[in-house]
Amino acid sequence: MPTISNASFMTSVEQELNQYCQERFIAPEQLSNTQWFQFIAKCSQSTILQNFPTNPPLVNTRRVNYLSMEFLIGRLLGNNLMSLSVYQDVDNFVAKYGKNLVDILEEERDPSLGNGGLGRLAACYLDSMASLSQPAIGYGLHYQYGLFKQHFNESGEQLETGDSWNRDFYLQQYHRPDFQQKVGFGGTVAQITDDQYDWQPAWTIQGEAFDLPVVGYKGVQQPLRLWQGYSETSFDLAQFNDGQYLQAESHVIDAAKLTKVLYPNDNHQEGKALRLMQQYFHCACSIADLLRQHLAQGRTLMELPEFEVVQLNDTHPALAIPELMRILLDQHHLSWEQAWAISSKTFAYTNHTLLPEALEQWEDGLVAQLLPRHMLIIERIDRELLAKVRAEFNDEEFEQAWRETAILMDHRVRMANLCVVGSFAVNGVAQIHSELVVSDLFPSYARLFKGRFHNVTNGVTPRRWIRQANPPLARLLDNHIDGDWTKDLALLSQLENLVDDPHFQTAYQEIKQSNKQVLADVIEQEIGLKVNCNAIFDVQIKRFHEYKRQHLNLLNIIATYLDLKANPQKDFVPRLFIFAGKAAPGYFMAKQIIQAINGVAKVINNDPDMQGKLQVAFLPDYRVSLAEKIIPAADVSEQISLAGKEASGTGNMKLALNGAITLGTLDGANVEIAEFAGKENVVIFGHTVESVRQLREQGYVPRSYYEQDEQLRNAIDALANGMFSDGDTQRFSALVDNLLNSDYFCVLADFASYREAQQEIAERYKDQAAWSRSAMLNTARLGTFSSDRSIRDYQTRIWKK
Ligand code: Z15
Repeated sequence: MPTISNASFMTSVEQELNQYCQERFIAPEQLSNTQWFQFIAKCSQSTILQNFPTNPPLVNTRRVNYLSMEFLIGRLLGNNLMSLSVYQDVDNFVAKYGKNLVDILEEERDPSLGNGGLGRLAACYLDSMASLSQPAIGYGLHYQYGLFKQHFNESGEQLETGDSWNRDFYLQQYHRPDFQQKVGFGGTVAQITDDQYDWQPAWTIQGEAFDLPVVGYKGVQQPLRLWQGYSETSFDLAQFNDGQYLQAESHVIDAAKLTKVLYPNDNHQEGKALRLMQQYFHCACSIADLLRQHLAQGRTLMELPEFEVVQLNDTHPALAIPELMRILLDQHHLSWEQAWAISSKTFAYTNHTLLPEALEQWEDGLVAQLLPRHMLIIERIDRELLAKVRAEFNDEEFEQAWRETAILMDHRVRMANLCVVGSFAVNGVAQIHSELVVSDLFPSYARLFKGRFHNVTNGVTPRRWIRQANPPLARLLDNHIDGDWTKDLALLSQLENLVDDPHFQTAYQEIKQSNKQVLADVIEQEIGLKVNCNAIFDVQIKRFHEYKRQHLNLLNIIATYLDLKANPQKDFVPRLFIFAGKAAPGYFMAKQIIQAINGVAKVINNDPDMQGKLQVAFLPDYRVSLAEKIIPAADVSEQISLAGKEASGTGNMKLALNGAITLGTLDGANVEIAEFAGKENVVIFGHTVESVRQLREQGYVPRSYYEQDEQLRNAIDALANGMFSDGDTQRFSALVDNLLNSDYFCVLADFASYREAQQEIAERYKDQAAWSRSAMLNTARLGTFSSDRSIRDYQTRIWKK
């Protein structure tokens, strides 16, 4: 627990304010929001550094080294003030000078060091580990440019600009020059003994460590350590392009380019050499740093797995496995068996996707060229695996089993395979996903490595996603729950007894309504649209990807619009559809979908017949701070991915906890949300994993749905005939063709069922009492989706000694 009291914190704030103002020859009343932000950031950071404990003791657990290429941490100051328990005091303090803390906190720029769910999950886990005093360090990269900023042009296309987050990021990052590393690339290897080689890299890059303190809620502070590449000599990156990498060896890398930019793909591998270099750089710096700390405490290498665990966030840090092996073999002269005994008990791997295009595979030639020693190690791991597979499977089974389990196949290095073989535990991120990992992705591994496969369902931090994002709901919970729900979200179950209490109902409803009003103001500010606050706020906020099916949502909107135009007198529950999300800059179909939504929004929002009935708001530049504004105001949470494709989802949890009704397929964590909330408090539709399988077996013909369903046909035709593209009949032709002729994600097959589900939503919303009862039960019953619970699951199932 922090040793500082609120009173002494506020006294020091007052003193420092005098100094801050004197330095600037200015009165506190004249400080701008920016200055207030800088000032408060400075106070809280020095307080945190001086007063928050570090290095919690290892009690029945190992220290967690969370390796992730992405940490989507969001704004830090408000979160830190909350963790220090001084948020309210600071709010009162600035009020004396006519300021509002919420406005001041708006000055902070989001550090967007991640793409989507995977990076945000890493951030929630750091928060939970610091709050639970689980010893941990996050290892990532200090990208100069985070995820691009998104804009829309006149015709609704996505444009991207760079996010130089660090230039006006006022919070301090602590440069740790003494933790600097050197990372080698390319070069040659010479064999010394059976197990030991001498690698002479062709060039090296220096890694510099920058620490961001992660402050747990009434907990400890632990570092998020981000590595940045530093230049010693220059390198012509243009010559390091794909295909040319074989000649690139003789060049020296411009290290400044190495960590320049986060690759903007979510759930998709691009396969660029520079990305592989980033991955190795990340692993090499992190493994060296963790070994330094381990050995500095007087511990032996053999003891490593007793004290340290490395959690691999997807396969992006998979090279940490051969890197640890290399150090143990070549630098510490351990035998292969000794090194493997250590390494294979140190790593645990979290799988986040089944999508083939997201499963990383690297050309073996590229890996051999860039990392010749690691390639030898991977080949040896693969050889030893082959012996195991031969022993376990009979002659008939062997070929199939090897196709599935081999690390090296068809001139590719399959990183997920490397992770499964090199880890002591593998987990999926939701129950259904973990089952599919075993049954569809790795059945032979499951037979080979019994007990290695686990589930840990994802979670979200209630500090950011309830207390910080939704202060009025937090206050209501504070007033009605015994104990601190912020630290123990299972306590939300106490609300079960209140859902029939009219006072509580009214309070809960009023909170939602006032949050909707707040969001309405944001929408007007951002895109100039005045919205009807009595409409259903129907929200789909996430990366754009065909499997997430924003176009299914869109087709329903179009069908609804056409229906309302044809039947203007129809009884209709007003609806505001809210979208936010980015598409990878190279993902053509996702960008088409974005443009189509913008096109439809323009027509509907400008149609006088629709005023206050049907509206579409597409908010640009989705990011953590925008999510914090949308989520508390949502009535409906769209979770409509094709069954079997969304590993878990975490936005679904944030929305449901904040009282939005899930409209979803039986995919990812939706399945568990439905179980916990109760089937009657969600709306489920669409094909299941099993029925999608059958659909494909029969031979899926999307055009037959188009031919048989008039509403669907009219909606698609409207897209095709230029109704939403100023008469341009070509603009959406790729999207239309794709839907009619391939539709891999079965949008047309789920259209009818989705439309019915949407009608059910409208019906249910008419009964406001029943609706908010469902919403309240979602809040009451979903405490299990706290990332604290996830971390406890990791502790008991995976990190245990
Ligand atoms: C990503 O954001 C996710 C998986 C990936 O393999 C990559 Cl590369 C990025 C997401 C999943 O799509 C989502 O379902 C899950 O909730 C999230 O990771 C966290 O596990």
